[in-house]
Amino acid sequence: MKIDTITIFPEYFAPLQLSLIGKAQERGIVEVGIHDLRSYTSDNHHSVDDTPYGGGAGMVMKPEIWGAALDPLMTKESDLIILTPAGRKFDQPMAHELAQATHLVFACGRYEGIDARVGQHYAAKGFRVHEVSIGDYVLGGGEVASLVMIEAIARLLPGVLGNPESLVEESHVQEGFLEYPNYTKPPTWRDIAVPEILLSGNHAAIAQWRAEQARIRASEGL
Ligand code: JET
Repeated sequence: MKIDTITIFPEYFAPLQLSLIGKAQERGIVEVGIHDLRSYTSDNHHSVDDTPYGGGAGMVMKPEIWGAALDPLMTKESDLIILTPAGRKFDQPMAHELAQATHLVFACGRYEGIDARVGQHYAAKGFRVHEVSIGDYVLGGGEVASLVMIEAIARLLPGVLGNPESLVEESHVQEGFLEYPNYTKPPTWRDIAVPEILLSGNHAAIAQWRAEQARIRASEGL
């Protein structure tokens, strides 16, 4: 999978060289390209924003700059993802859908957002455009939201996780389950004992207990 991000703060994406995604890049499973939006400006001040039509507070990101950055990246294989609090909520099923893609392009807006014609234009040209929110709160820009999505998607790609069994068990998440509580040694820590059933060696009983714990967590919304 190829992943491109467009941002005025390329340094935000330094964590992609670490851990899971860093390894996946070394293994050639994902290739990440970080593009500085400001390098597509042609004026002396390298302006990426301007005042909003209709008035109001803040600044809006200029469509020509976004066009210049996106045109050379977008192909028939590309899915354009625009991070916005107004988008469709990102969840595990969407992560699985996007993990099937060949090329993801993340547009990271700042200020009051990107001129609305940018998404409209690429959708009208027949590109797959997704306006996506990672949750109901407002961030300073789309960079951190992109990192969240990239991490959730990349770990689903074949060969990224060392142990694919943890993905098989986790598929329950898509059926609306949340995980059961996990324990490791020591058997008692600060007067809290590990539930005895987990030390019993009774695998059927353990599976049943875990399913019940997961149900309780889901119903409590924990
Ligand atoms: C966000 C994503 O805050 C979030 O996204 C970043 C952001 C911040 C400010 C403006 C902006 O513009 C979006 C845009 O859409 C066309 O231009 C995006 C919160 N939850 N998920």
